[in-house]
Amino acid sequence: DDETGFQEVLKQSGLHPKPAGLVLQYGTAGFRTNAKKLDHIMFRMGLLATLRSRKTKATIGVMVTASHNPEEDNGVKLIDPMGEMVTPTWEGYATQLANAEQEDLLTALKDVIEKEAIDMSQEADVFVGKDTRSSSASLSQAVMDGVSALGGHSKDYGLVTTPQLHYMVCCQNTKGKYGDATVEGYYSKLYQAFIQLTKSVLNRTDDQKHLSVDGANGIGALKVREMEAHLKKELQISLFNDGSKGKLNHQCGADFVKVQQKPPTGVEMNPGERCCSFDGDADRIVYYFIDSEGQFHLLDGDKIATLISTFLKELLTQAGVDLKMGAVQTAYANGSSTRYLEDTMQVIVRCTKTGVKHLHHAAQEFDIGVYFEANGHGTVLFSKAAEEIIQHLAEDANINDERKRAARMLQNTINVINQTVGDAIADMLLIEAILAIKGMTIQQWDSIYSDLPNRQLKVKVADRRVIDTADAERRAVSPAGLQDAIDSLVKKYRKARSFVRPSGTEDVVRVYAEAETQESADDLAHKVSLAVYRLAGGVGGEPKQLL
Ligand code: NG1
Ligand code: ZN
Repeated sequence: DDETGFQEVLKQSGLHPKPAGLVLQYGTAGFRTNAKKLDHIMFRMGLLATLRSRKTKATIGVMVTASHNPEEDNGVKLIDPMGEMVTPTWEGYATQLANAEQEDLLTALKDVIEKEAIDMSQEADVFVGKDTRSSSASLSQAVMDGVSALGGHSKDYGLVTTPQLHYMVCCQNTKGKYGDATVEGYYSKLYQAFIQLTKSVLNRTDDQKHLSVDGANGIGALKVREMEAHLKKELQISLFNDGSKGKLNHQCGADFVKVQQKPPTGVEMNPGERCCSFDGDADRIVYYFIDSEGQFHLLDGDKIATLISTFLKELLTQAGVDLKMGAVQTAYANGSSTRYLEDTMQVIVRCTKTGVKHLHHAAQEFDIGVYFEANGHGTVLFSKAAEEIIQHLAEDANINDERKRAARMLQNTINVINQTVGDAIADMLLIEAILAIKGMTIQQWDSIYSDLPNRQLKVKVADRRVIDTADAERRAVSPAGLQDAIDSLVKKYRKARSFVRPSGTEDVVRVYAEAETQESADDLAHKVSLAVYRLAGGVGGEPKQLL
């Protein structure tokens, strides 16, 4: 009965004790901190996932990863039945459970059971996955201990990318409609769609089929290797930072390349060659190349969103279907990309708070919603109705060849993309297919619009929660005087924009600035950092001028 069950929880939780006084929040992407502080969190997330499974009568996912953070960190995110991020109320429960002192754990657990009226006799199923961090093995075991302590069943997928686990959860809960809930099923769905998309492109040279991939020394590298065999030379990958020697995310990976605006170490780059970087759990991707003068060019999430939106819009026109397409960005989107999407492409653009769940939610408002964070996390969502219209058209015997070809391409786009979450591997295949179909080089893609020079900085403060924001994080409403200070600084530069927000994954305040020149963007970012430091309780030395 229930009480015996709870005795087991009590006993097991003693093996995963919480350090007294430690307080952690379920942030932008779950819990994330130094791996040494996470054992009790993992056990408790196993408990919570089991309750969530009973509540939804569906399989829930738990992914052990700290994405782009350093190797020493780890983290955990919960995945809801359709493969989406867990709902906000349950994020709250996660925080409550995580922070209950050892002796209060049962009370906190029973509180959730009561509030959600959970039937404890219901079956519970939890899928567990992990990244390549050295701490991930024991931490994912702690998750499974939590699941079994509450009488749930766990299935261990072992080493998988974050998007692969999202895919598994969705496949399982749709009874195979989304695909087979196996790694093999994932590869076969994606590569078949990719081969279908590219098969009509004639005379692709080996140069055009070649792509250099920076695996960030993480799970993405392992999975690209596994996938490669399926691609039948239609995509020829040179894999760098495959984890055989380098350290995870160290001087490499999508976050490094995006924030530092420079190439990763360990990748051989020749002028004009396409390169891309994954992050530590392969849910982000950015592209880049060096030109003949040795200049580095970054094609980030905004450029990816533009490329995909252009492609889809053309296909919709060719197929002769009227579906409402929109793009979703955050405040970090480069101003040039927003202008291009709205003014030139006539696409509706929405801006949400940082964090995939916000973008995902906003994208669901459209028939076709393209969402990308500037850092390269993103995907495309198709409404059920849109999918049906497209499928119907692709099978319609009475339409001309041009319309049919476009409808089939839309169908294969639906199959290649991972609609559950941003997915570096799926996004890479779609981008490669689009470039092949359009016969476009990376330079041509890059020249669709020019990014405004920009700079991202971090400021350490005593308590980053003193900063409150509004208007999709574009304005700071507290502390008093900060927004006024930012406004008067921004006025001094041409085409300038700047905002600040507390990070949800690191103990810092993030500062973003863009302006007409790199000097101005750097200068503005520095001055805004000083304002944050002075008005929001900066700690350590004053932010220094960038060199
Ligand atoms: P925070 O630390 O809240 O800025 C970062 C990214 C998010 C998101 C999460 C999860 C930036 C500026 N922020 O969040 O976009 O990807 O990590 O990985 O890139
Ligand atoms: Zn990630």
